[in-house]
Amino acid sequence: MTCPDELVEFVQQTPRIVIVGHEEPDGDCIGSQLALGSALSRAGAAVTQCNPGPFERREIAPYREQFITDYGTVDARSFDGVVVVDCSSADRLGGFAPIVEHLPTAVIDHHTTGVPFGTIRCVHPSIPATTVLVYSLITALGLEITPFEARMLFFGLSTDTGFFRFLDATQWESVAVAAELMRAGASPRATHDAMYHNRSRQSRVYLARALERVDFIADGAAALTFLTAEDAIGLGSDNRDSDAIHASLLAVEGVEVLAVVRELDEKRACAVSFRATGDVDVAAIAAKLGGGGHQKAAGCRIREPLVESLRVVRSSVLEALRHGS
Ligand SMILES: [Mn+2]
Repeated sequence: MTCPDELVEFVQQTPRIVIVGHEEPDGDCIGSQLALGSALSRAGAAVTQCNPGPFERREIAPYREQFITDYGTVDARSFDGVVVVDCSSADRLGGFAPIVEHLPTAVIDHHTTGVPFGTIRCVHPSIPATTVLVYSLITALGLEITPFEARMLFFGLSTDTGFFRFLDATQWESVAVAAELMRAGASPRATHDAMYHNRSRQSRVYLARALERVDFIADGAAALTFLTAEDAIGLGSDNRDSDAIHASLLAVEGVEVLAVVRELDEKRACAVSFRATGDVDVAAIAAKLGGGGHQKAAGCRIREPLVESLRVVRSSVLEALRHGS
């Protein structure tokens, strides 16, 4: 995969660069930001890292201190340009959304949904992780990948591919990139353990609750479960292990679609994550509900209490299965 020349020229000709990622960042977002920031600094740019957070996911918490999270503390005039990574719509930049209105903006992303923005766009929905695109940019700049950058890029690739489980044979190029990252110092074992091990005991209670509440609908083609605000208060939201919940329920025979509805603290809204194993496009389901994502992994927010949110999600999933998308 090649990196567009205009993107290479943009980062080379922008002395003061601010890198911004999406709200509620994941490993792909954080890995992309930190690897790109490291490389651009080595290339001579002054780099500022911004992300609105929150840094809830356990595996990204160690990187929290490396980001400015409050837009009120930055002045767009102190930058010459912005690079937005892993973000398909400016509104997913949270408080940093206005920054792209004030500065020349390059977007590096791989989402299938969203509202296009930015002056230079390197957006490839067929590429499984934004870090693969960042890798191609760093190499296009003529730089060797450092061990830190390799670890960050491998972290992002592992995150968005479910540690390569979501890839099909056509996506072999991303595994070739993984091999190059290992050559540069990334360890699959260390990455895996940092992402999936050392889970708290409470995280297994969370998992148990999600499993015991599951409802199989559409003759077992879909699984629907939920977590309450009390779960988060009693067990600690940082103990939620969404990957384990997704993996456990997608493993059930016949299940093609999974929806996990999570009641938010104020009890007037819910966050929904969708996953798919087959051909159902959960990004389309999420987009109809105001969210977005990828064909096999997507999410949205519903501004309704838990019971009503569950009803909305149930009917959306049933409709998608009826219509084959
Ligand atoms: Mn991503």
